[in-house]
Amino acid sequence: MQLIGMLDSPDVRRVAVSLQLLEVPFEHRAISVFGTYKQFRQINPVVKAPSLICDDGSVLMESTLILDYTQSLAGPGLTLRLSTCR
Ligand SMILES: N[C@@H](CCC(=O)N[C@@H](CS)C(=O)NCC(=O)O)C(=O)O
Repeated sequence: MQLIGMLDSPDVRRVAVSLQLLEVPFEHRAISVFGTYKQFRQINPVVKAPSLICDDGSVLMESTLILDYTQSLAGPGLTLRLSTCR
């Protein structure tokens, strides 16, 4: 899996940190929606960061959607959800 986007974006950071917490392996590619627009457009014509290239080649965008998807890939016991206190 590849995470596309610059880490100065809070949405890209949110996904990068969450993938690490979920222990989902990924490669980060620092491609900018501004500085490397043409390169980004070849990956995702909508040019939205973060974009996630899945192992099957499909491309996801919107950080909340990406996190829902990666949560489904995480191993047992690994979750982004906070446990509630009683
Ligand atoms: N709601 C989106 C926001 C993503 C977003 O606005 N990304 C900015 C970079 S921080 C972007 O791609 N801007 C270029 C554009 O919208 O054309 C998410 O959570 O992923």
